[in-house]
Amino acid sequence: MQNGMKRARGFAVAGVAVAGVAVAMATAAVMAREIVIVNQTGDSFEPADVTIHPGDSVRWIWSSGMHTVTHGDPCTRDPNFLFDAPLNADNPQFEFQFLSVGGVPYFCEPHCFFGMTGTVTVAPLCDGREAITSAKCRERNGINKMTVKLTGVVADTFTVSLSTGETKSGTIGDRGTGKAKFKNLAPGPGTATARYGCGAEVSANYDCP
Ligand SMILES: [Cu+2]
Repeated sequence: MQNGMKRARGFAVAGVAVAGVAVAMATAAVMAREIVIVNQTGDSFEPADVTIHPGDSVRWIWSSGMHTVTHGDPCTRDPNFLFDAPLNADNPQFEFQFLSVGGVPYFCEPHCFFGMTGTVTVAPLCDGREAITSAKCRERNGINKMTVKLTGVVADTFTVSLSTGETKSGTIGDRGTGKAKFKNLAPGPGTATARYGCGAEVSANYDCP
């Protein structure tokens, strides 16, 4: 749970849409069902950026004025928009359930050019298979190279950081694996740390010749 974000646990309601997620996210152990609140405060969304998991919903709550919650970026409705709803005295709440992993930018039609925008990031749920399976540093033709191999939930993102400060980012593929390649590493020991979009963090030590 992040920076004062309000969440309410919902009931796990079986339905066509939810069943669709269960198929797409076959590797996810737990189905998320949380509702994250985003408040309209003046000409802004608070918090503007939220991170949720597939199956979670965002509920926008109106306080004053005439606004919309419109999928698109920047200030143009997405041609395949997921939602475009009024947020005003007649429609003081709008709720949308996010099923797919990814980033969904949105804005308010009347106030987008004044910066009334936001982003919903839908990250996979960690399922316990987040791990570094290999971090072997080898010398080839006088250059130290290392491939960090990892496992995780399909479509999750990751960033691998070395104790030297170098970082590489990637995405877990269909087989539940990913890799980050480094070269020109200095001789000696170090630590590789992988941070996943789902929130997991794992480390492994390596030693370069
Ligand atoms: Cu607005």
